[in-house]
Amino acid sequence: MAVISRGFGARRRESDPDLPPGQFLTTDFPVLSAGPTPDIDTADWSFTIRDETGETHAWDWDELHALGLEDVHTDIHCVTRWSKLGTHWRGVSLDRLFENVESSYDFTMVHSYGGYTTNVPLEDLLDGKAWIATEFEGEPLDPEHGGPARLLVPHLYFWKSAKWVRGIVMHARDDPGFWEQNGYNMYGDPWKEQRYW
Ligand SMILES: Nc1nc2c(c(=O)[nH]1)N[C@H]1C(S)=C(S)[C@@H](COP(=O)(O)O)O[C@H]1N2
Ligand SMILES: [Mo]
Repeated sequence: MAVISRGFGARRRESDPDLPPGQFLTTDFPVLSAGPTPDIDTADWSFTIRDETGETHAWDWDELHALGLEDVHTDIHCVTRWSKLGTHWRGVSLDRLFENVESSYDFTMVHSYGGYTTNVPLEDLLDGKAWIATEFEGEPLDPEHGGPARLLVPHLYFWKSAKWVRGIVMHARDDPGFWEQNGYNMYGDPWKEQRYW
C-alpha cells in the first residue's frame, strides 16, 4: 500500500501543470557553473548596454538600485531537467534598463564577469520577462548563484540566466553564446523542450 501511494504521489507531481515536459521538481538549489565563482565587490560592479553605434549606457550598483527593485515570483527550469517552482527574487526589470536605449538590432549577447556569454532575442528581455536579480528568497544573491547580480529570464531554460552579469551588447544577428556554441539550443523554450541542437 505504501508503494502504491508513493507512486501515485510521484505521478501527480510529474503531471503538475507548472512542470514543463521532461522536468523533475527539486527543492534544493543545484549550482551549475562552467568555471570558478568570481569575487565581485559591489563597489567595483557595473552594468553596461552597448548599441550598434558603440554608445554605452552604464549603471553602477547604486544607479541600478535607483531604477527600482521588483518582486519576482517565478518557476525556473534547468536543461539538466530540474525545475524549482515558486522561487522568489528581487531585481530590476530590463524594461527600465532599456528605456533610453535606441537600437534597431533584434538580438543581444549577454556577457558575464568571468567570460560566460549567452544569446537572447531582445523581445525576450522586454515586457516584464527579464530582470537583473540581486536577491533570492529575501537574501542578497549568493556568489555561487551569480551574486552580486545575475540575469533572470525564467521563461527560458536557466542557462540563459547569466550569473555575474556585467552587460549586454546589441547584435544584428542571433549569434551563439557559450553553451549555444557547445550544443545547446539557440532559444531554449522549456515548454517545447528546446534543449540541444
Ligand atoms: N556566468 C555564468 N552564468 C551561468 C552559468 C555559468 O556557467 N556561468 N551556467 C548557466 C547554467 S547552465 C545554469 S543551469 C544556471 C545555473 O544557475 P545556478 O547555479 O544558480 O543554479 O546558470 C547559468 N548561468
Ligand atoms: Mo544548465
